[in-house]
Amino acid sequence: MNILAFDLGASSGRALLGRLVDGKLTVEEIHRFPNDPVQAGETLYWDILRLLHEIKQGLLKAHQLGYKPESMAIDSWAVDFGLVGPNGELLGNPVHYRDRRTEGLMEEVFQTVPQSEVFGRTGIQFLPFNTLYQLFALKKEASVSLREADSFLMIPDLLRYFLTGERKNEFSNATTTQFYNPTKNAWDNGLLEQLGIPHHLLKEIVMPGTIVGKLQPSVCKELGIPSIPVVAVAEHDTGSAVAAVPSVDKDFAYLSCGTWSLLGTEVAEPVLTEEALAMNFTNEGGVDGTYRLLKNIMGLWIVQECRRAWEKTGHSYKFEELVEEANQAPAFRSFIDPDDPVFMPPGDMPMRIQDYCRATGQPIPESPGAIIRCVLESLALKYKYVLACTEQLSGKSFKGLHMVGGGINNKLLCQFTANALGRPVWAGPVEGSAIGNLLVQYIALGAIQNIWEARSIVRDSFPLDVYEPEAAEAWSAAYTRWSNLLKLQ
Ligand code: LRH
Repeated sequence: MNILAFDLGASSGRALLGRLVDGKLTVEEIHRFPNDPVQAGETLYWDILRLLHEIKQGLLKAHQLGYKPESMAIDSWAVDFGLVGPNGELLGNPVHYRDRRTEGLMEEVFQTVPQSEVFGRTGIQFLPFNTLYQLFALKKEASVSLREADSFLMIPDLLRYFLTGERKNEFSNATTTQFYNPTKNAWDNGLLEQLGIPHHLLKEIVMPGTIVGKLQPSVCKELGIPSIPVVAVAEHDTGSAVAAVPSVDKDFAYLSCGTWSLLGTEVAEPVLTEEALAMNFTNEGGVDGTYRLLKNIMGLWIVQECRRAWEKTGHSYKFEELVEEANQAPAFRSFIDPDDPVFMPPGDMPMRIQDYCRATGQPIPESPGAIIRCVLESLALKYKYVLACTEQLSGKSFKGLHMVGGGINNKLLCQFTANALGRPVWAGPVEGSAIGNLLVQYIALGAIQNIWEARSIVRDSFPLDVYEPEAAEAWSAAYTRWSNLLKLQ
C-alpha cells in the first residue's frame, strides 16, 4: 500500500512515499524543498503559499512517477498558525515563532493568570513563542485579522484546509498552543477569556489517525490527479517522530534531534506537578492519547545559524566539514548553556557564543571547529541533565537513549551524547517525523493495528546505529564543570 507523507521542518520540507509490504516499510524521498522564512519590514514570516506549492509539487511528482498513493498527511513544527476569514480567505501570512513580537509577553500574561495556573491548566512548558503569547500579541495590537477571523488553524491544519476545504484542529498540535486543557480534554476557553482573546475561532479537535477529508476538486483539476483521503496524523512533527521510535520497552527515552532537540519520555497521563513546572517540562499530546513529557533544548539551530553567519562573510561550510573540524578541535575548552535566551533569535551566532564565553571567563573559541565543538559538547551535556530530570519526573530509569531525526547524521553529536550519558545511544530512523506520519496513516487506513505494531515495523525496516559510551571520566569531569557554570544545584 503506497501513501505519501509531507514533513515540514523549520529549514526544509520533504515528501516521502511509503510502501508497506509484508510488514516491512520502505520509503522513497520524492521531493525536497527549502523552507526559507521571509523578513518583511519588522516581521519574520513563513512563506506559507510556497509551502502549499511544494506540497502540490510532491503530489504531482508522485503521480508522474506512476505511484498511486492511497492517502496523504502533513506534519510540521508546532505553535504557529494562520487565521482564516468568514469567506474562507487567509488573513495575513503566518508569522514565524522566532519573530520578536512575543518578547516580554509571557511575564505580562502572568500578571493576569499566574504562571502556575497556566501550567496547571495546560501542562505546557514556558517558551516565549507559544501560541498563547502570539495571540496575546495580536490582541494587544488590536489586530484586524484577529478581530475578523473565523477560524484559527495551525500550519498543517491550514495546509490541509487549502487541500480539502475542511477546517479542523488536530490534537497533537493543539496541545502545543498552551490553551488546550488535557484534564478536560478540550480547548481552555476560560484561559483565553481571562486574557481577552476570542475563542470562537477554535475548531473541533480531531485525533491523530482521523481521515479528515479528501483532495478537493480544484486541487485535483489543477494537478490532473485523482482525489485521495487526507489524514490528520500527529501533525506536530515531534509527535510523529516519537511515534516512529523503534523501542521494544514501553518505558523509553527519546531525543528527537533536528533544528530543536526534544528530549523526554512517553507517558499515559500529563505530569502536572510543581516539580515539572519548576523544571519547565512540557506535556504534549501524541498518538493513542499518550503524552510526551519532554523538554525543548535549543539543538542544532545554533550550528545552523553559525553556518549561516559564516556564509554571509563568504565562507560556506558543509555541515560535514564543520563536524570534522569540530572533531579535530581540542576537547572541553569552553561550554555554553544552549538554552540561554541569547541563542533563540536568528543572528550572528558565532559572536554570541564568543560573548558568552568571554562573559563567563572561559577561553574564547576562535575557529569554526572550536566554536562548533563547544556547541556540540554543550548540547551533549545538556542532554545528560535533561535525561536525569526526565527520570526524576517520570520515576522511570532508562538503559539508553533513542535518537531520531536529521540530527543523527551528525555522528560526532551521537557519540558525544553516548559519552556524556555514559549509556548507549540507539540512532535511527533519520526520517523519524515522516516515518511516524506514514505509520499513523497506515493505522488510519487499518493496515497497522496500533502504535506498538508500528514501532516493531520500524525496527524490522530500518537499521539502528549503536553508539557505546567512551571516555567516561573525562566526560564526567566535563559535566561537573558545565553544571557549575550553569549553577545547577
Ligand atoms: C520541532 C518543534 C518543537 C517545537 C518547535 C516550535 O520542529 O515542533 O517540538 O517546540 O518546533
